[in-house]
Amino acid sequence: MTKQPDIHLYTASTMNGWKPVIFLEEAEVEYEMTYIDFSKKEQKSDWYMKLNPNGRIPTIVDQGNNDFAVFESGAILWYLAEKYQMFLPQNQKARSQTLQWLMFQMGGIGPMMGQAMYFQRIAEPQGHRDDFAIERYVKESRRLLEVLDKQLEGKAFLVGDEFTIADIATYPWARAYYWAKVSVDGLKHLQAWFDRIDERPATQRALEKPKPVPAFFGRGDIETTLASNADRFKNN
Ligand SMILES: N[C@@H](CCC(=O)N[C@@H](CS)C(=O)NCC(=O)O)C(=O)O
Repeated sequence: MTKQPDIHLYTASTMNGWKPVIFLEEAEVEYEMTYIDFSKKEQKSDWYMKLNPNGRIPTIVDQGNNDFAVFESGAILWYLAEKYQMFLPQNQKARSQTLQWLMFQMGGIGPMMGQAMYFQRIAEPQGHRDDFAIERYVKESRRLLEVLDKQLEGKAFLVGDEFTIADIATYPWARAYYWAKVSVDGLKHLQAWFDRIDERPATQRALEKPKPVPAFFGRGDIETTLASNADRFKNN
């Protein structure tokens, strides 16, 4: 009989939702996945909110550790890195640097680009255009991408030559600059890092799960994604 995989992941195809999928695909470990359907508000259901008090995705349950539940995508990556001893350097300084860039993503890139996306891709199509908010979030996102660009000068990845959970957390957000309408013009180190991760088969496989959303990356049927995305936020 095959052993039940340890990790059960609850997620959807979003920038935060992809982070643990990228980790698990890159680590080549077995896992189970449940798709959380926002259109049915599954993320707010009683059973799910027992696992994730914030009612958002992603969440993991470690079935190999008495069904221990972890929410917050940064904490999930950190937990998985410690469990599998992967993508988090052992060296104390490199480890701290990895966590610094992970926090930079969680506190900066994610929230700012998320708001840039919200105001342009969700609020505006519903008739709420707010130029002040758009300018603030697009400008701040660009500034943060410039910080990343500088950090990546002369390095393959955010913390040197090693691919870490900082790269895993940052890539789906920064790579979705098209959806946030933030320019990456002139950011050549950032663009080279995109190219490097675009070529990682495991990461690209992860972006197909639970389903691909090529529009976030400027490809495919943009209009359909716009409509379904806006629909999802209608009653929020
Ligand atoms: N800080 C949280 C943010 C999670 C989050 O915002 N998830 C979004 C998708 S990217 C979500 O579940 N949205 C559905 C909702 O707000 O109801 C994390 O990193 O895990």
